[in-house]
Amino acid sequence: KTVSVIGMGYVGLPTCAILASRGLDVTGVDVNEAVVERVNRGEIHIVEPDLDGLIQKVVANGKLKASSKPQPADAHVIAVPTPMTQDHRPDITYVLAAGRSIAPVLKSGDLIVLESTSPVGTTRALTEMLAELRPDLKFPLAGEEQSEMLVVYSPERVLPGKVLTELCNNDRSIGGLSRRSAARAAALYSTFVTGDLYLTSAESAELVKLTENAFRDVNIAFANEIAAVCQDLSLNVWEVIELANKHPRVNILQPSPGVGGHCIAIDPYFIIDAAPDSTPLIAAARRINSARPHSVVEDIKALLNPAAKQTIACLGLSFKPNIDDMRESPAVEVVELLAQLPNVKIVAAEPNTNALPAPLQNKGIVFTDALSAIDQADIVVLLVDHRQFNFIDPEELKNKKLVDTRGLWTWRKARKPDARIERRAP
Ligand code: SAJ
Repeated sequence: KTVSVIGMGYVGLPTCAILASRGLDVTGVDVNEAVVERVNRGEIHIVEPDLDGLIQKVVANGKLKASSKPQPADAHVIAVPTPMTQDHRPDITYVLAAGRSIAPVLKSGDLIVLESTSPVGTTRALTEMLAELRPDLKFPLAGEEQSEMLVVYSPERVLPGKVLTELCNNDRSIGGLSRRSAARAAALYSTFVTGDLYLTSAESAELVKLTENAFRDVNIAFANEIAAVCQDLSLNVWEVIELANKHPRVNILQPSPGVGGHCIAIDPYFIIDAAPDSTPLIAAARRINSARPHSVVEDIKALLNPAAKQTIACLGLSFKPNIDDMRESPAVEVVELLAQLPNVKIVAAEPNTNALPAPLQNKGIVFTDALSAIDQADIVVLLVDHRQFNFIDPEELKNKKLVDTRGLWTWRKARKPDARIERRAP
């Protein structure tokens, strides 16, 4: 069996590696020549634990080859980005371009799988385009079970940093344009997925993916709203949420300076775009989370002394802890906003990278390590709770004004040891 994976990004490349490690003959396809060359040398271009070793192995044993041109295969898995336009609308041009690129190599009986996060209707639109480009092949556009071509939507749901384990262990939705399509894709995923496989329609599977990330966004917005309430009432939001979560049916996420990354802050807009009149809650959550960096800046401004130049230390720049990914990072946004204030000097620390990310360059921001940033600062702002910041000695923070957006100093390190009375039998 041969599989071709179109797009060797943070989902496509690990998928290539896993499929090849299960003995399938895999071609990884990417429009970026540099990526193709690197993979063919057994190297990787993304940061993901254990991926480098696996790629090296499957390239060495000939099971994975990279190419800039799609090759004939029994299954074609599309894993390209679906970005968002300036006005918050989904942009599926990469998906359609991937479709156009595989059209000439398709043959009767092939399976086509779309994995990219996509607005509802994309799989069908892709298939309609393929049917036009290849009138000699029959696609299951009306769910025809006898169609020679098989088409499904099956979203990835892996967490960056845990991709290889989650790719195998997570349950998976497989939405077919026909039942036979879904069953065939299930056979492909069975080669490496140990989680359960749920067969459904392509449209349902598309909305399932968007719903998962919108759920998380709404839940985080709820936590952020409770944080604002606690600020009004001078209460500790971290304590309130932790204690509320002791209820067996309550599971509130954590407040934050905002929601970053290229999934949760984007996917909800794809639902809003499809049903604007039916999504007041999802839209409000987006507004609440997008406003968070601004409210952090207001908290910092309230601590500034207008009479003197002040130094602000900003700890952490990535979009979440213990990664180097700065895409859509609320921490970066906070620092960008701070850099516009008069009479402040900003020193920033990010232990997972060795230079300021592009949007922060040439703004007079000093990049340094956390301890020297704290040392120089009047105000210390914790933006990301990287594990390295756990070890900061409270002595270092004495005489500093603190803005703790992650509850590290104001709750986890400040929790009273006698506030819990253990009653369960050991
Ligand atoms: N965040 C909070 N509070 C929390 C949890 C997260 O503010 O309690 C923030 C983080 O700081 C970060 C953002 O949300 O800025 C997103 O982080 P994340 O770890 O929740 O998610 P991602 O974007 O790394 O990955 C998500 C995952 N989706 C879900 O958990 C529902 C992942 O499984 C998906 O595969 C991925 O999106 C994707 O590709 O769609």
